[in-house]
Amino acid sequence: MIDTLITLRNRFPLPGVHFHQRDRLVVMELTNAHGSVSITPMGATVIGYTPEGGEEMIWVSDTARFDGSRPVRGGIPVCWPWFGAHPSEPEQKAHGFARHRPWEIESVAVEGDITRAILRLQADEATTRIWPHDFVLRLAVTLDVTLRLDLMAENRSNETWRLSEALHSYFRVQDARDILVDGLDGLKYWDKQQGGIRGTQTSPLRVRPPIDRVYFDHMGEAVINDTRRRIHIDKAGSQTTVVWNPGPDGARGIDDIPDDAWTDMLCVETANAIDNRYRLAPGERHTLSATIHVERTAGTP
Ligand code: TA6
Repeated sequence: MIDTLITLRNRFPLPGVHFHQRDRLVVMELTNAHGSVSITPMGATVIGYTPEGGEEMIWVSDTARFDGSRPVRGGIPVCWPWFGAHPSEPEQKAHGFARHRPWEIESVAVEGDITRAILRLQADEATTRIWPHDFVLRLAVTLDVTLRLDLMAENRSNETWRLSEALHSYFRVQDARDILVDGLDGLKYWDKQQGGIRGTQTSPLRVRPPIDRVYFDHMGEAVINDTRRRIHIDKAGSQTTVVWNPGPDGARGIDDIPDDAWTDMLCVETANAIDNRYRLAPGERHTLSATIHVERTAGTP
């Protein structure tokens, strides 16, 4: 059952934990000494993160819908149990069903200066019609000196699954036409933008939108070198990093991205996808984690 605003306020009367409504969606805002993070239970989507004394790090489209009719465009949507197109059923929605479903807020806890919320999605009639398996999926959002997201999947069925997934993070950037991403040098990639060709990254990635690349066997950190800050994305339980920006033509084709807004965003996604899909046996669990922090570069206020 999905809680109303009043129920949520009664369940979690905690310092720095607030709920409000934005159009038809509930938004939970967590604030502590380290900053603030906003999450909507619709798709368990983080829709804002501002480190204390810093600027907003997450991009959300000005034309994003908050009416529950579709995932919010921007933020950190959860793609699960498949990333991109369904591997064998092209009529299924891209990026799985988790971002289309309302999740429950399972718990919120404030321990010292750390705040953690856990959201939960489990198999029900609607998910079973799309994907006939018993599962529990949890997203823990931890606001500490960093923002940490842990996507925990549990196989409660009696079959082994082949999964792909992503924390499809949209970062707010100064100018997507002038960005270097560190950490991907030497990796093999699959380039969707260029018709699925494969290649090897032979230098730090200079983003020239449009770009839609899936980098394989990337276990370390990716760093977005924005004009005035470096955004670090550290990960665990993830072998794939996806870099996406639709560019001008792509943005014109997406009705919830304003035509000129592609310059303000860059997706660097923590994933397991394509060649890095993995198996999850009955009773097994897997956690996909992303830890985000900002480093202000010299001379910035
Ligand atoms: O992660 C990159 C990508 O898979 C792109 O191919 C692009 O289509 C993007 O995600 C957005 O997908 P969406 O279904 O949210 O429009």
